[in-house]
Amino acid sequence: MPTAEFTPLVHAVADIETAAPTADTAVISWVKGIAELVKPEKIFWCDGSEAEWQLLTSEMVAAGSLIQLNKSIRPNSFLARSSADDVARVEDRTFICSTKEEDAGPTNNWCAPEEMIAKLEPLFNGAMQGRTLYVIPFAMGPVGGAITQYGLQITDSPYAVLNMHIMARVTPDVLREIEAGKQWVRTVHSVGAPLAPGEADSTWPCNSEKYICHFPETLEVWSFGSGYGGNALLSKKCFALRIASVMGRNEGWLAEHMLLIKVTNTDTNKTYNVAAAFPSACGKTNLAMLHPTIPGWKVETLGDDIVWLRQGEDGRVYAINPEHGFFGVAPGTGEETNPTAMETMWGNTIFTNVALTDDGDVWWEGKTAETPAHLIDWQGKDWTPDSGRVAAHPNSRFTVAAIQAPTIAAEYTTAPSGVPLDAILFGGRRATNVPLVAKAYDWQHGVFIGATISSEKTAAQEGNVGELRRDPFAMLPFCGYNMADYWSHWLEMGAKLGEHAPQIFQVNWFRKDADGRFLWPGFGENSRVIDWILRAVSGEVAGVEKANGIVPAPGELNLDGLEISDTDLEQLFAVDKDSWLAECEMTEEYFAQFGDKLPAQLGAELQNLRSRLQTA
Ligand code: GTP
Ligand code: SPV
Ligand code: MN
Repeated sequence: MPTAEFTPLVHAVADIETAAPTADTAVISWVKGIAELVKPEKIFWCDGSEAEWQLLTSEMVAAGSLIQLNKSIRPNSFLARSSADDVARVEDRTFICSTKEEDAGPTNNWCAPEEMIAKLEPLFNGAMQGRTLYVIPFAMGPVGGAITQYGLQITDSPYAVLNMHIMARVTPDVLREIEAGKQWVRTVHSVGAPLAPGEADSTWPCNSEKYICHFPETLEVWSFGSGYGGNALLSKKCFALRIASVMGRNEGWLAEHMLLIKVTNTDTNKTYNVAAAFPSACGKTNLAMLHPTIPGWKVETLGDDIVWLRQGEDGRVYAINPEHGFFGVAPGTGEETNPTAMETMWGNTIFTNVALTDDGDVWWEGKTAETPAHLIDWQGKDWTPDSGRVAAHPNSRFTVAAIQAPTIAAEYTTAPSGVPLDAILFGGRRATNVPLVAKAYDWQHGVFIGATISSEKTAAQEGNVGELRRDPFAMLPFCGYNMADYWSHWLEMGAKLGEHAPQIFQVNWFRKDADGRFLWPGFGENSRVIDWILRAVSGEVAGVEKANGIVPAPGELNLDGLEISDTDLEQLFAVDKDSWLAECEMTEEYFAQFGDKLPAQLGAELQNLRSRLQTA
């Protein structure tokens, strides 16, 4: 490997004016100011190159903070093990620091900017002592694209740098865009673990005190104490959702927690683009890589987590995936459930908190039908099937470039300004009540469906798994402003789009019977639902009107070759009047917290639902 010839751009803090790879005074004074505060040993300007990857991975392997996997099984791939108290996003430590509290709204933790700055200053003061300060220039979307945005991340975590290489477009071209006057987002990250001279580093430095702070008015993110996922890869949830949602409100577009697929009817060659919002760990990556089990459809991947939407000149909505890679949930991902993901991570992949096999590969629950007899678990301990604990952490993840997906759509690279959107799906993890699929009566009803999503909590956030919570638009932890204002923004978008507005559907793959068994086989079989949705979009099927929306009429859902009993099918679509009315009651209470900000249209939709239930 040509590591030896690569000389990274590294310099002392004092040399920034002469050594920085840009003359942009805003960039230089920003990096300089932060360096003076955090006091690193040196500054390292990242360029996203292969050589930089080689250098940082070999340094981390030498330091014991990455394990190189067996090169003949999984080339250029690595395993990282986090600290046991740093395994997921920390929602109770995540803050929106808008000047006015009402701009953050009741669903966010709010803190006044000056108050938060006063808390952060002492924490960041000297936070990078003994460490390298990396500056990562990154683009969200293809450089030059109509929907693309730019950012810089400062971090003291080489693990974050390597993940950013995969998750965002890291390139010095971003500095050229900034020099040319493009808007950019300033993000700062520290694991919060300064090193005294001669002090040995831990393999996963972090701090028990954590702060993930967003300043939407100045387009800044400050993250302290965690090295994991959305807490540390600031391009992702912090920028592309929390900050971008505010940019979108101000500039008339949308930043959403959605996957994006291109679906082709192989009989007619007609293509459709579909976006879907599901809460964390509720099936976005899986649907993004769907393998249809029924003939007539081809599904290609455009994105698995974040979508930015903008109205195009022709009046339609155009969508891009601003990211460059997937940070996917490992457990449950296997040849049976998601062969595409398995193929995607053939190499060049970072795994975090999965188990290590005796031959130097990775394993997690659900990867193979057979469980290995011996593993090293995610915490580095010996593990056997009778250990009585999981081998991989439930929120263990793989980080891999999107272009490695065999299903990646050509438009991922050929359509830098997005694809026109035909349908939007809202879903969640609901054991009861919510049917397999329903079409919204119209945009306003669709916004009501999105606003009232509830879902059982998963391992993607700290807290109690399984607890039911409201997660409007799957954006509860990611909306950077008042949720009610966000709903108004969606309603305004609908009014602007008029007849061009995509149709909205609700889906639920997770309904269970009384014994806790999934009623629907899910995964590839979800193609049957996509088939009905797209035939509804093209007007081939009409469905039947139910209280909750328009559901497939008998015979419309393609069940060829599927073994499903009539009772299961009936239960999948059952709308129990009493439990729905009880749910309306809870929705009313939920809406009440937004006071005057709640758009009147959503109150009206709640009344419409109640009267449809009463007359059903
Ligand atoms: P984030 O990356 O956290 O935003 O998650 P995600 O929405 O991309 O979820 P992902 O596709 O990774 O799925 C999370 C879990 O749900 C995995 O364990 C999957 O195996 C499981 N899952 C996904 N689709 C289905 C489905 O159709 N049915 C069932 N029963 N489980 C599913
Ligand atoms: C999610 O929790 O929705 C994720 C993982 O996609 S993280 O990047 O940690 O937010
Ligand atoms: Mn996500």
